[in-house]
Amino acid sequence: MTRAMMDLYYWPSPNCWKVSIALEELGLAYRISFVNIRAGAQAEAGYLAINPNGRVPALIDHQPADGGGPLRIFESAAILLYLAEKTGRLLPAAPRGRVEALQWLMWQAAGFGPVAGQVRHFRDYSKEPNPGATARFVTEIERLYAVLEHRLDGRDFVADVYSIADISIWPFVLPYERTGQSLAAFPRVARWAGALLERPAIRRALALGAEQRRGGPLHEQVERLLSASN
Ligand SMILES: N[C@@H](CCC(=O)N[C@@H](CS)C(=O)NCC(=O)O)C(=O)O
Repeated sequence: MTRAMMDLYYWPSPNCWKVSIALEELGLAYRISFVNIRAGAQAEAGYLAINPNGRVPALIDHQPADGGGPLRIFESAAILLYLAEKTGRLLPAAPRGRVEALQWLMWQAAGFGPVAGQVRHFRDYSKEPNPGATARFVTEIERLYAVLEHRLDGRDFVADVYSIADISIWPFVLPYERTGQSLAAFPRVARWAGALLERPAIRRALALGAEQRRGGPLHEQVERLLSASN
């Protein structure tokens, strides 16, 4: 049996979808190891040796370009960048196009993703109501949606071409209902998100691990999206 080129440490969730979408788009051979974050597997010593940050995703490349031993990568944006550089795809090579994509990749990693996480924490998970924190993060996610809406005026992709910037942002628009947005207020974001959902690689990535997804917060929404389109 030939060994998969990559091991993806995964649980069906937005940060992991970034990487599974990229792997599917790039047609790279990978094998999934499920890290059950509902059971705390992300904090176990064996996994921390792969991702010292104790979160999913992580990736091991068994065939790195330097010909050395297996290469471990954590942080989803770093993984996206690594895959784009390894393959020469999903990231423009010319400096201007590359900057366009990289700045939006960082915008997601430093702003849109973490703020969406805080909104969900204070709206859905926090045991103590904290209206001040909730209001702050809800205001900020609304602002970030408006920034994305403005950016998508007259363009099909966040950067000049489909890139790891779209791939990093899209899975964080998917749970818009859970962060309290109505996409009716952001029609360009809705159009862009709907168009990307037609990509076979995105559909394949979302379908992975449906059994593990069941019972989780995004299961029904993902199933609805997959059955509504096509
Ligand atoms: N900045 C990290 C964030 C990773 C992250 O928060 N992943 C979530 C799943 S989407 C997770 O591992 N949650 C488990 C936990 O919070 O313990 C990345 O982009 O890889």
